[in-house]
Amino acid sequence: MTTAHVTCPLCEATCGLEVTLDANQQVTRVRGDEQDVFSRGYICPKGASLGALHHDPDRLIAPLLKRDGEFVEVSWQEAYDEIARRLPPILEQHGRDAVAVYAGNPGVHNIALTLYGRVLYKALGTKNFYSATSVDQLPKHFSAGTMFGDPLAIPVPDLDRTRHLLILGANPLVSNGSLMTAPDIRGRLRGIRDRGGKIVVVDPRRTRTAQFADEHHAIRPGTDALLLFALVNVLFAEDLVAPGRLEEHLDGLDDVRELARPFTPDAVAPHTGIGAGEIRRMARELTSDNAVVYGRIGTTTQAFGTIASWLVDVLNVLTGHLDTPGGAMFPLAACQPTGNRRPFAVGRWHSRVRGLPEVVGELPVATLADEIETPGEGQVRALITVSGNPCLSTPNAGRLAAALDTLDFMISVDVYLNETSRHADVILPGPSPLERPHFDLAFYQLSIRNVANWTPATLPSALPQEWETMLRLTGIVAGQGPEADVAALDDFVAADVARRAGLEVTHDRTGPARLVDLMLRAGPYDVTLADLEAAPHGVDFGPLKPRIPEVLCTASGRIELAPEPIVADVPRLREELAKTADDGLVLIGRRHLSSNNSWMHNLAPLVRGGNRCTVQVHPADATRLGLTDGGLASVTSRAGKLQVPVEVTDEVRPGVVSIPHGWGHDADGSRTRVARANPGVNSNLLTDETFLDRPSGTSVLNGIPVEVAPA
Ligand SMILES: Nc1nc2c(c(=O)[nH]1)N[C@H]1C(S)=C(S)[C@@H](COP(=O)(O)OP(=O)(O)OC[C@H]3O[C@@H](n4cnc5c(=O)[nH]c(N)nc54)[C@H](O)[C@@H]3O)O[C@H]1N2
Ligand SMILES: Nc1nc2c(c(=O)[nH]1)N[C@H]1C(S)=C(S)[C@@H](COP(=O)(O)OP(=O)(O)OC[C@H]3O[C@@H](n4cnc5c(=O)[nH]c(N)nc54)[C@H](O)[C@@H]3O)O[C@H]1N2
Ligand code: SF4
Ligand SMILES: [Mo]
Repeated sequence: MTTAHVTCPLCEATCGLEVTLDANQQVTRVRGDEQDVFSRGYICPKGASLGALHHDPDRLIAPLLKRDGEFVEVSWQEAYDEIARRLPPILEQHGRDAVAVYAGNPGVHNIALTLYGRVLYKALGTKNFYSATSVDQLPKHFSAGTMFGDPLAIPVPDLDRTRHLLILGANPLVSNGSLMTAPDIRGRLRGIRDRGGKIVVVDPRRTRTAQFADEHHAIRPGTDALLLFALVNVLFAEDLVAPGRLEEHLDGLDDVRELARPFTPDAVAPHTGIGAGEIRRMARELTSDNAVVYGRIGTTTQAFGTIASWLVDVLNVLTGHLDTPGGAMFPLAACQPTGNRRPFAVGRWHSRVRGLPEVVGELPVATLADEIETPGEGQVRALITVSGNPCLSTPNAGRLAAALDTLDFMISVDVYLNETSRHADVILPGPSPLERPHFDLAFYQLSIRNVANWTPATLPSALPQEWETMLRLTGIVAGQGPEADVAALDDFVAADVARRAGLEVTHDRTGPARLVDLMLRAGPYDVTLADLEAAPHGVDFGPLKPRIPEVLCTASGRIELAPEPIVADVPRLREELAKTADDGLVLIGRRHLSSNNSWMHNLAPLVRGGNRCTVQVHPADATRLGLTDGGLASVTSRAGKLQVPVEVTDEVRPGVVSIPHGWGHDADGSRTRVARANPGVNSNLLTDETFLDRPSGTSVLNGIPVEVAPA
């Protein structure tokens, strides 16, 4: 028996786990690490399934090559020879933009893909870079970039010290928190209550978090920006604006006052479904000590995602709760991005077909199908997916899936043969989470305490590490062929990181370990990787500290409270106010504790308990529409149509139906046998690729007009 202490790489909570293995290297137990400095023994069902993931017989253990429509296992040499034969001619004949990339969510939980993926994408030099960000948090990068000058400067709720938490569009008791790294959310929310504080949830569904909260407002989907503006309006109208210490760092306060003027509680109430009196009270309560507003995916993947993301931080500023303990604070991670920080810019290029602006170096994935289907110079002819499953996770997935079959060439770097990788010509798998080192480079930037924890690989891997895979692909797109010297490329990458950090490059390590070591040495704490290696339960650098003005990177050096690119979208919101409140049926999503977007449904422990992929319908709507609990409904939107079992429940508000995303595992040719037994339906057949948050191009995944009828 051996015991290893690892940080769970499956979600943003970064829990410390204790993994026990027997003499045959079989995982016999996974439990929470009581000594972890941050998670203190917390674990969820996904973390407990790390062994099941590691031992999943469907997980790929060799590259797959499509020959005559069938996948066959091949050697790495054969896989790279095929790529070297087919990819460079496309680049030569059609240019760099002819090859697109889609980078999915697990890549952000994987240091090899985070640090070396960017090397590949840079070498590729394509404007057609897409990622899960544009079906997720991109509006928050947009608001942080325009307000604070740095799209990564996202303030997080200081959960352990706050006394009043207003949550919009998040269900952290199920998701375990997002843009808020905080293991054991339930314990921390209980802490708010124990301090005599209060939790208020705004969500069209009575989620677990809403049930736990002191107050729940079942808002009409897509109307958060109206509600938030009304809260701002009340603060000004009742003379409650008090930014305190921040006052001297602010630009645009008067503009915000003017912008908020039409959005009175009475004007927004019919749209949001929340009474004007309630809105006034909610606003007043935000002025109490240690109050904070937090918005998540329900506020970003909607028609006014950027405005809503902006107003969340505006409210924290107006109430004096930005950058103060118990409010919304900026973490200071041990590894900081190296190099000169430049003020944020958007629209440096535009998508070819729909003219959508680039934001943080990417284009909206909602337009990837357009770029593949539309002939002309710059047409996408090849695609590399890296840890992404866009055929289940992006809007109008049916159209995208069909478009993928028209590509000249496709590579998937993925651990499964699934709904997306089945379209590829070559699939390159990577090691399991236990076979690679782990460090939460991204999520420590969003952590409610400043912590760091390095996890060495628990087991040796029979597969190449994914940083080597990224460098091999880099070699091919850089014209060095399949035999490029990976070690030399790695030295080159490390030298670049060292140079930007103002350090001498080191030679005692390779791969991500060396880069993390360099970034730690350049970071704000006096630590090296060796120090973290000596602390298997993590190192705690303490609670968050105020960072304004040092964190600001705007051209003015101040907080831009009314940034022009966001203000420009406010007239679109005013038009909503002028319309009569809409009461048609709309679709929202939902997450379950035992899921992880689309890719963990192949693990038996996580799919026990039957089909969770139902359409939830309020009893009043069910009666009106003739739907019965357990019956089958047909759900239709502009983009598509599907049939799904009905669950009648007053968890959802009237006028709203909910289907979870990430299901629909019955595609021909995928190899996920457990998932196939309980496939569910793909809710992104219904979401609409033409329906976007305008400034950021983020897909609207909540608030999709649908018709529902008995099937
Ligand atoms: N309707 C609707 N759609 C949504 C959402 C929603 O709320 N509603 N949520 C959106 C959000 S927030 C996100 S982040 C996206 C997620 O969208 P994606 O990132 O596209 O999808 P995932 O389901 O995370 O798929 C991850 C893929 O990575 C593979 N993978 C897992 N681990 C590894 C690894 O270590 N290495 C490699 N190479 N591959 C690996 C899996 O097999 C899978 O194919 O979905 C979005 N889609
Ligand atoms: N168990 C589990 N955990 C996960 C994931 C998973 O798939 N399963 N995915 C991970 C990923 S990639 C992410 S990004 C995070 C997401 O983390 P969260 O944002 O906490 O995730 P959700 O549970 O989707 O919560 C969004 C909530 O918004 C609500 N909502 C929908 N439309 C609206 C609206 O218009 N207004 C308001 N106010 N609310 C609305 C939904 O009902 C839902 O309860 O979760 C991560 N953690
Ligand atoms: S909450 Fe997230 S990090 Fe913690 S065990 Fe579960 S999946 Fe892993
Ligand atoms: Mo996400």
